[in-house]
Amino acid sequence: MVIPKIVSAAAIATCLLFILAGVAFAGEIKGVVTAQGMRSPEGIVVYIDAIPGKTFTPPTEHAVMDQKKLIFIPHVMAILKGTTVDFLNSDSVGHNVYWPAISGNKKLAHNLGTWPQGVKKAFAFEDIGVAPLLCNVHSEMAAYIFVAPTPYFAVTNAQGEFTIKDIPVGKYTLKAWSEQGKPVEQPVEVSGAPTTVNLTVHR
Ligand SMILES: [Cu+2]
Repeated sequence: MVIPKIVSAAAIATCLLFILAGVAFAGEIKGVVTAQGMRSPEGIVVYIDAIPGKTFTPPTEHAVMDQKKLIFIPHVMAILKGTTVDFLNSDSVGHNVYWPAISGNKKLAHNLGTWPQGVKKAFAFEDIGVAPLLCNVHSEMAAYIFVAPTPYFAVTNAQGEFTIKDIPVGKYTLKAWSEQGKPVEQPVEVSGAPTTVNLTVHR
């Protein structure tokens, strides 16, 4: 079949429009978090707060929290509300996982029990907030799961850097949570171009 030139030109123009629209309707926020009075700017969760009227489908893929050489890995994990976390035990000793509350709400405390090497336990986090993980076998073990209201979050690296990608264009509140520092927030506007936001967290 011969496609008239005018049709193919229109098709190309339509494709270009969709591509341009895609670029225009998603942006990214990147920046550096400075941690004042804290050991390190690593492991700080930077996230876009709840967007009124918007709900997000959690990923089918599970997040993984490991216990290895008596350490939770990673120390700070951020997930979207509803995400299932697989808790592993990579040590030859038994480990327990429990959290005494989520963001201070003791009704959301949960104990997954104690299990040996090679066994994993899964838990779906349906409540927004911070779950401080502990192991009742090893009192020095601690980690945090940050359950975010949107999929637009990142955890800072050792330099305090973060990038949040594929954010729809709009005006939001950008927040930061850290183990040691006070929470901070600031308004942010996401456009088609990358937005740079630098934050300072105080202990
Ligand atoms: Cu343990």
